[in-house]
Amino acid sequence: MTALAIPGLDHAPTTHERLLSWVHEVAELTSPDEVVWCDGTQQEWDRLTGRLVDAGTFVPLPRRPNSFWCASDPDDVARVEERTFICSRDEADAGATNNWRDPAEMKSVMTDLYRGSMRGRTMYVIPFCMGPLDADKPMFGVEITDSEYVVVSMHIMTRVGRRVIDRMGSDADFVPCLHSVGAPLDEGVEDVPWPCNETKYITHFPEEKTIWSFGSGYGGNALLGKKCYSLRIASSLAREEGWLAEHMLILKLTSPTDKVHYVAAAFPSACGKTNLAMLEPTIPGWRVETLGDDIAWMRFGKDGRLYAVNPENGFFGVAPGTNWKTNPNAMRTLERGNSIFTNVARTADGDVWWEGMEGSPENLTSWKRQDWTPADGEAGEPAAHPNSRYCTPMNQCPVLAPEWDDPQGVPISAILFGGRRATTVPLVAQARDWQHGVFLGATLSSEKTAAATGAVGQVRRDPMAMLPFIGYNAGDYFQHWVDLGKQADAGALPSIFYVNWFRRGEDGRFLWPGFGENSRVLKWIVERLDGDATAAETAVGLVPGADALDLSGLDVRQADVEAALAVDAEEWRAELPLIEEWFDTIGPALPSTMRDELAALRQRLG
Ligand code: GTP
Ligand code: SPV
Ligand code: MN
Repeated sequence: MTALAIPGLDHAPTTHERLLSWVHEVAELTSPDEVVWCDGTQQEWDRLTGRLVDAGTFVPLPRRPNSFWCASDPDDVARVEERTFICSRDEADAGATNNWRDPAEMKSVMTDLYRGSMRGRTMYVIPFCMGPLDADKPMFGVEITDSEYVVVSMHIMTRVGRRVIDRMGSDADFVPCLHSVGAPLDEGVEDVPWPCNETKYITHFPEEKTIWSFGSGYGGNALLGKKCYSLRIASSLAREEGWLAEHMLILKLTSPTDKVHYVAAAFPSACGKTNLAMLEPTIPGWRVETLGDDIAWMRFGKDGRLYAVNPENGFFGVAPGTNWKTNPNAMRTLERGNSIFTNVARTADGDVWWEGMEGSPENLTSWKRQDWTPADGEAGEPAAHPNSRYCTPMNQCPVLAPEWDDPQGVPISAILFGGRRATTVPLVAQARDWQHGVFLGATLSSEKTAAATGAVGQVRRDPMAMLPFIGYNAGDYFQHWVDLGKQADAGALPSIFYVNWFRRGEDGRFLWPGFGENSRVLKWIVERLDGDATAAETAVGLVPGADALDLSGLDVRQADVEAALAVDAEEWRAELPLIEEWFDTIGPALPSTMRDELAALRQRLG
């Protein structure tokens, strides 16, 4: 190894050769002032949050213990899908739904960007583990970053530090994750609170299982254990090894007779996973406990059932709309402190506020760091960015299921797919069988949200809520889903359901009250599994009548529930050409079974 005179570089708490040589190589390329090997301790958290406060990036929140407010650059607020790349050797392996570049070309472009990109900054080396550290084969990663915000966020979102590097020993496999905000600090230049670069790249090399990210400090672009590793790289690994890496929450549902079912649900970004995962049921005697709110890794167990593990350690949740009525358990989790709030508004007395939260503070500092009054809100300027987020530890959640970090995972009884659709898609439908369920997932559609940059509201296909996260060809991904179902014992497979909390009446209001009331739909779902609930055959699946749902004590118009459940053949016929067009975009890798399912749907619609 070259003798580089960078302070801290040689203080490596490891003899792992591959790790050491990669860290040296990156230090040589990016030229930081100093290298810090992160140990994941409270002292490290205190030191770095202190540094972030001094830099003006963080503002402490006296009303919340050990919690901080943070505002990003206004142009760095969400995932950048058009700047996200899958650099497989063969373009066909990335498929039509991903941006592709030749890996060698991409490396050459990004190497030029990284050259000297950490000048004047500290380079942090963060050993982390996705999923329990006591797994048979822990899933290690190491993120190199020049952002203190990333380090402290990784403390919350993943298992980090000394215990990880010790467990890695001298030869464990790991995913190298390179991140730079791309804002070198030259002599005499003053830093900004949120350094970033106009040029952004979020890049994945699936064959090498490597991630390179440049230019952004935002969550999904910069906390590389999350979407980059646990979905894009992991989905590619899962295909090779016969498992699933999915954009799913995991919850535990207990009935009044203490019957337990675990449910996994895939909804696109900002479409209700965190809320469902922490749901407070409105029907007596039912209980929901949380195991995860964003990502599920699922493998078949010896008994043939599908077992889910949440690879994360924290919640990176959408703030707007979160309140004591919609998601009281998120509010309780945040009250315990130890949290980072990004792009929400700050009150004069040191608390946070966002649209949809209780109270109507008169004077706020908006996410744009400007004075804000309700008049600004009326003028269309929100106090919090629509994709503002809280970052908070899982173990503070009052309804966390005790088995949430069991390396064996939990056996899944039902998989839900759902999107945000104002029309057409009923409140709930059960798939006829696994392959039909895969078709429902593969054709899932949703209105775009603020979680990614671009136009909000436009309906797009978002297969299995994974459109931005499938690390390989989407057609091959559907085939992988179909194949797993074929290999498995049909009786042990989870049953698949399609839900839509977001259907609207002609006057534009939501037909279904949602949130805690979704427990009524969960109840019908598990009663279907146990053979205790009725459903009607429709063209799109098995749908309950309003009388099959438990609506006791619910103050809602019967006509609205019926409209929410309706399967309108006319509306669905209009969907057919859209599905056809979607399947055409996938290209030759689309499984023929998906065309068969489409033909069967067309026939049922007459
Ligand atoms: P990501 O973290 O981006 O993956 O999002 P998510 O799927 O976890 O979405 P989340 O639960 O944070 O919800 C996003 C938005 O949808 C919030 O503003 C919620 O208040 C709103 N929402 C969630 N569930 C419901 C529901 O049942 N009905 C309605 N109308 N809105 C909901
Ligand atoms: C999402 O966008 O689906 C999120 C937030 O969960 S991010 O970490 O930015 O991907
Ligand atoms: Mn998500």
